[in-house]
Amino acid sequence: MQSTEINTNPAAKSLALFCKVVDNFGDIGICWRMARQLQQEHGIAVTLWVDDLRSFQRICPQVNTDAEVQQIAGVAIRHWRDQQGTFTVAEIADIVIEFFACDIPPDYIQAMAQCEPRPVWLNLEGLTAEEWIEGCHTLPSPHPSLPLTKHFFFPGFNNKTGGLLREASLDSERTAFQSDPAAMAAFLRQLGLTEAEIHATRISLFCYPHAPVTDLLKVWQSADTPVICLAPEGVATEAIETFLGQAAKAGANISHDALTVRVLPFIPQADYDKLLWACDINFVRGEDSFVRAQWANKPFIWHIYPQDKNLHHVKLNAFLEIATSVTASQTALSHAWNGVGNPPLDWTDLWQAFQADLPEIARLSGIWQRKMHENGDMTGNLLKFVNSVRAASQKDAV
Ligand code: TRH
Repeated sequence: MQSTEINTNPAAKSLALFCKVVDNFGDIGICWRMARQLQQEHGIAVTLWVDDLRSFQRICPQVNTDAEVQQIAGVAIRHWRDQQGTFTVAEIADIVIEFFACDIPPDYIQAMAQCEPRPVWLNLEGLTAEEWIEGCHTLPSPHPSLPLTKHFFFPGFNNKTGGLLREASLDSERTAFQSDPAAMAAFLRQLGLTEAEIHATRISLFCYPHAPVTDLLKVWQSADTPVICLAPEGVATEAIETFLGQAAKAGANISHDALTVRVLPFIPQADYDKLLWACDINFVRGEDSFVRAQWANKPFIWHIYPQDKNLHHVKLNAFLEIATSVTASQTALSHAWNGVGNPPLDWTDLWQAFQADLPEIARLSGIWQRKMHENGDMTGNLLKFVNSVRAASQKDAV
């Protein structure tokens, strides 16, 4: 029997995501990941507006930095360069997301106000484990003069927040990769690792330039067993070059005692997960690699993005306190790595205590991951919220 009911509230079909690259790769890294997931898993027609195609190209080599419009992995990519007076109602997406409160073009907002129904407008905020975000997640913010409401959307670590970005197939892909030593070795070989390096303790290094890298390199140098430190090109360049005694170009490597440092080519984002999955310990930073390290199921140390007045220390501690996967030794090393407090530091002791806890940290990581899965994934949560806003606004209109 055919239903006579008319679907007056069809799900949103198109989405515009506006990304201003403030610095580094996290802004575009998060937006690109989310754009692909929205398209591939939810069939949404996504337009990703990005102002810096060069940074985008570093994580996605297919990007043509001269193209105004291009299509990659099913996502329409538009070079955002303050286009004025060009937006018509027909071009406005069902969902409009501004990433990190970037100001979307005024003309676009004007056109949004003329749409019927109005698009759902979200400001996607940065990730923090601080409790205050629970009170702000999904809060509405009416436009001062136009009939539009923007809502805040916060990623986070519990079900009072939007959850974390995670693709549906990620867990099965990771498990398949990690249980296939031949695939893992082939991947590492492709990055230039020798057989000896593949069998050493593998540590990936991604941090900001101020990290005390030299202190840890010294500790690894006097390890009892071989250690390989893998640093993508452009990461901790000064410390890496001092150790290498040469330019930190992809392929450069040198061994001193137990430690080999190898510079990797900067890896396309789609493969960066594999590096995290293939290493025994990962040093990550910012937001996106920090989340990916949690999905890798491997012990990690987070270098948090620095903020004025050491605000980032508050954020770091908020995470270390809620993350049930974190041991005391991991907290101590994280504090030292991020310059929290000013105690005299014995890096050998810090590292050895962390190393002794690695099996326990790996066990706890699995539990933490399952706990995070219970919150759903951020993209799915965001679409559920969007549809609830659409349903509510339709009810108001009746
Ligand atoms: O690059 P990040 O430091 O980015 C950010 C920005 O600084 C941003 O302004 C700030 O708001 C945020 O941190 C907190 O670190 P992040 O977030 O880990 O992003 C790095 C991206 O680069 C991530 O998507 C993984 C990707 N990547 C690769 O694709 N290949 C690589 O070889 C490496 C090392 C990273």
